[in-house]
Amino acid sequence: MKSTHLSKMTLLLILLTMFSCFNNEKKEYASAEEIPVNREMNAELTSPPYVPTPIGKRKAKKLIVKMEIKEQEGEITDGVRYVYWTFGGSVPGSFIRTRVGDEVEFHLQNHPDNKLPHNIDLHAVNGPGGGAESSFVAPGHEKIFSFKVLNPGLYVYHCATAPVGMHIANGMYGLILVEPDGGLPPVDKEYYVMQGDFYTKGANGERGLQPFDMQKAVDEKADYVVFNGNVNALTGDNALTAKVGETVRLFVGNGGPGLVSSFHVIGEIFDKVHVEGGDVINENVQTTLIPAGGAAIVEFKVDVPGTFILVDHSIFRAFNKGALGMLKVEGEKDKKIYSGELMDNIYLPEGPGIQSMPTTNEIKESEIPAKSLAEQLEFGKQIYGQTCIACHQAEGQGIPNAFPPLAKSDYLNADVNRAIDIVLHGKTGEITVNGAKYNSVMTKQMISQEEIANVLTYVYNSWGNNKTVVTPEMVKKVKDKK
Ligand code: HEC
Ligand SMILES: [Cu+2]
Repeated sequence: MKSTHLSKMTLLLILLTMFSCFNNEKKEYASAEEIPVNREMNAELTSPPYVPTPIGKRKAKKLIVKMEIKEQEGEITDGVRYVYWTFGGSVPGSFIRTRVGDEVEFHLQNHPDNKLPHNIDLHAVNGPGGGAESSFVAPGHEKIFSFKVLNPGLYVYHCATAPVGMHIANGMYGLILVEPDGGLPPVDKEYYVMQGDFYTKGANGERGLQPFDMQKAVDEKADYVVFNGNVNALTGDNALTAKVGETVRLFVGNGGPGLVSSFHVIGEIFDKVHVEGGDVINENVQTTLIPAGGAAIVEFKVDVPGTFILVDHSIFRAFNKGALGMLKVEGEKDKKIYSGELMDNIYLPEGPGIQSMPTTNEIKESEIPAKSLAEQLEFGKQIYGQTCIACHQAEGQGIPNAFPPLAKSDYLNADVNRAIDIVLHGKTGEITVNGAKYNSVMTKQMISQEEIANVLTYVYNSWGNNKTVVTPEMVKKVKDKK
């Protein structure tokens, strides 16, 4: 008796489910405009590098987006301050995740402490100015407008208040994702990365609060090109993470205002690229072009552990202006996919085979030894300009996370014999210089003992170091010890 009652209930449930399926899920709409919305919800907004929960099977809804504009001071790199203008308190601005058929009710709020009016142009909008005309808002005010989400894809949004370039240059851009009906295929990790170029009164690395430089921006001579608003946003402890075997999806945008990005991940191949953020999927891509005001979705499975470097492959931007991020992958090694180093030999194309590392004995001593400190400094400066400068930079300032500084280096000044040893034999392994950790490789420098004495004397007598004078005899002593 009880069981028949239950099975009737089950039957009813099944029928109800089928009915609702026919009514909603199975229904194909002639166009996105016809997709009805039922119920409203507040949009989940996230700051980079995170993205909101995937849409999955969620039906189209009225989606309330509340975005607050804040003008706030931040750090573009160590010691360099900048006043960013932000959507939601981050650069790039909060990530918005919608689906085709949603009706977005957009609330643009300009914080009362702000100094300027702003607005928003969303590339996902079909309408004049992408919303800019309806959203121009003064400090202490809120503007509301709504739009139907019609086209799937990954879209840039940005401020479009005059001077437009300046508002964008100060960080006023972000991404809005429109998922197709049924959502994007699930992956293991999703992240939000957006490139931008910055123009400061001072040169790259000049400390203090740096104002925006309009002329450099007009000339497109960027001092910084960065991912997620500052040089350190995706490096060291801020690196993105994944595990071996996982599929990673990056939503990559380019706010500009001036530069196009050649987006590349060193040591990975994109299995899939949603070209320009649209429907076309390209496969097996090394570098994808992301226009200013454009985006792309890239996906790849990580096969082996290690640190994979995100760069703009216009490579000086990566190593000299900040367009460098990291993805740290943990897990088991797979020697079939990547062996690691098998042998370290010097290859000289003119020889019949692989030759071994030349020893320092083969390095010619220079013909004219320096006769005075002034000469040592002069010769040393030349050597520095020919070899060390490539990594330690013109003023000995180094490059954060890659090459330690020689200027005011506590490590250098603490021990002259150790410094000589490093130039003689090279250096690997973790060291701490002025409180920052480096774990990289300095190759052995192919210069004579005389030249080592000169270059180190030059370094010790420059950039606030302790003025040690290094003689060829001191170098010889360190060398003979080994
Ligand atoms: C190819 C890049 C490269 C070149 C060229 C190079 N270095 Fe280095 N140097 C490094 C790296 C990387 C380290 C840190 C090594 C580590 O992490 O163990 C380093 C460390 C040092 C250190 C110790 C750390 C510090 O900051 O005080 C000294 C001193 C030094 N280098 C001097 C020199 C001098 C002098 C020259 C030129 C003759 C030179 N280097 C050329 C990459 C380089
Ligand atoms: Cu603005």
